[in-house]
Amino acid sequence: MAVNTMPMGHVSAPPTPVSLSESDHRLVNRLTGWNIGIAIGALTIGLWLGVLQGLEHAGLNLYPYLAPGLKSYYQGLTLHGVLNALIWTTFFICGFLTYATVHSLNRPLRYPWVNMLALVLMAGGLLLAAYPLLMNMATVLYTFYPPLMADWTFYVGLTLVVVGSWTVGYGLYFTYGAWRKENPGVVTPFIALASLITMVMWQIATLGVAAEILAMLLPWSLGLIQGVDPLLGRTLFWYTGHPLVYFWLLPAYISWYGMVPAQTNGKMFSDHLARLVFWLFLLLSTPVGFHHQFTDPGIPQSWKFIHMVLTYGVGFPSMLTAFTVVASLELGARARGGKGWFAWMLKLNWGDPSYAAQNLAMILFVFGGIGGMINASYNVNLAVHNTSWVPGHFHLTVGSAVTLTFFGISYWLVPKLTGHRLFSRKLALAQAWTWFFGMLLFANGYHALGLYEGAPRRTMLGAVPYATPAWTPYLMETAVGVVLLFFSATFFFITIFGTVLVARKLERTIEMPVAEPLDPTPAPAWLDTWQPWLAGTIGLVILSYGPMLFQLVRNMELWSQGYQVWPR
Ligand code: HAS
Ligand code: CU
Repeated sequence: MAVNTMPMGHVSAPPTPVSLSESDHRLVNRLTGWNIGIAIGALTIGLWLGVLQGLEHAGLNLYPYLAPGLKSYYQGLTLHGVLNALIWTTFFICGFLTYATVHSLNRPLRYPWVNMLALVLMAGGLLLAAYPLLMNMATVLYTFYPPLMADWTFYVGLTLVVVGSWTVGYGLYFTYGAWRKENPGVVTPFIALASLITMVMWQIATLGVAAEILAMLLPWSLGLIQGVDPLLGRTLFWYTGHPLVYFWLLPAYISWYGMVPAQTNGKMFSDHLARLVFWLFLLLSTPVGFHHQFTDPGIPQSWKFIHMVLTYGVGFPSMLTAFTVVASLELGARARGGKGWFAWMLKLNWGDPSYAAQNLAMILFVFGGIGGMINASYNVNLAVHNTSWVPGHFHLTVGSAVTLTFFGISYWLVPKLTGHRLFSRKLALAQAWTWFFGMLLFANGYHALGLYEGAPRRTMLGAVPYATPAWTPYLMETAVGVVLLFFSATFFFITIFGTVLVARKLERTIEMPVAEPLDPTPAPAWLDTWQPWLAGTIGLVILSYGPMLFQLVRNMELWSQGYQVWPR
């Protein structure tokens, strides 16, 4: 397997003392397989519910036929958000990052029991949270804003999932520590470094939601305290909620930078710049959460303004990504005979579903990213906030850039894990393209409906009295998108289940794709050092959140009782 390990300076790499044995491979494959299996299981349910929502908006309400299983549109919406945005992503990411780190370091897990414990915690948490979700006792949407109140089992379940994901990180840190000792002076391979940065960012980011749940929502749902402070709750939530979107995105970036170029004969245009991008994400992902609270009273404008500026800061590493990832792909296309200013794109490896899905995901992210920049503007946000524009935005980002990339990764990883050939390349290609066009139509309709008509988000649009005929063309556009997405989801599940259950054995073994850097000069020490970046990150978080949190906690009033606004 090609491992992107480069000696630093003039120090040559000593032979790696520990490498992966057959049983190490089996263990990591099994852990990854369980994580990805649970992720896809959650997605199977979550996606069907999305189809129901889309149809409801277009005037076809199927929810009454699902009673008493589903009690309301909002129960379905909560399940859709939690299963897709929280469970599918977190489980997939934990599996993928474990696999990627171990293979990138070419070293077994230092303490496999830590990673097994992590899986047990996460799976236990999911089961615990599933109970109130399915029983309509946690119909609080995926952001679970107080004063909407869920059963305590929902909060404990989510906490266990988060603590489990931290434990995945601990397992990887121990492994990295051991590798570091065995390989003094060797620059950390890019894929491992980027995976570790993603995990560290996540652990700093989730402190907000941990504080929100443990100090406020859980005691409140248990009746230990009588009320909550909704503003403090929202602030702690968004402290986590924004970096959460980068926890979803960065694993896709790991693939775009470190793997996808190799799938189209390309090279990493700049290994150093890729590392810088990940350090910048560590630094800038967290101190921006107030861009979700531009309309919240009680947060002074100056703080919103500071977070807006920092949000444009965190947009910058994605800009760098756009240019350098395309340059990496162009190298590949030209190596494959591509010519001209634009015609080279036709020579990319479009026939490989794993590649095609991820390239299509990138294209959709161009639109998702531009929408994000619009959201981030303090004043322009007022035009789109809480309208259907926002779900339009996040279906292009988490629903496309991330999810379609994870589909693409699955198209090499699931065959690798099972030792089976991909069930059908044609079906997988059809899946990628139907997702691409489905999301284009769906998201375009939602953006337009929100911007031009002010249609609200988180709302059962098919039932609102203020709907006007002007909405119809946009809703029809989204409905066509939903139909395409329905087929796409079906193609994905057939491809995956077919690969696991019925496909023939692989003739050649598959290896994790690893893109070689164009310039093999080892990264300088400052791009392989944790201390200054961590110190900067913690300092910036304290500066951008400290004073506001201090004030909110000092003025905290636990006055709001819990609400259950949708029928039980
Ligand atoms: Fe966002 C709301 C701002 C990115 C997800 N966002 C949301 C919500 C979600 C979400 C879930 O400032 C709703 C939360 C809720 O329920 O209330 N977002 C941004 C900004 C970015 C951004 C500035 N968002 C994401 C990503 C997400 C995500 C990534 C998930 C994974 N977002 C906001 C704001 C709100 C918000 C406000 C609050 C709105 C409100 O009012 O409530 C930036 O990170 C975006 C930077 C990205 C780019 C694009 C770079 C393009 C690349 C592709 C290159 C490929 C090419 C194709 C060129 C600048 C890297 C090559 C093709 C070939 C053929 C070769
Ligand atoms: Cu955000």
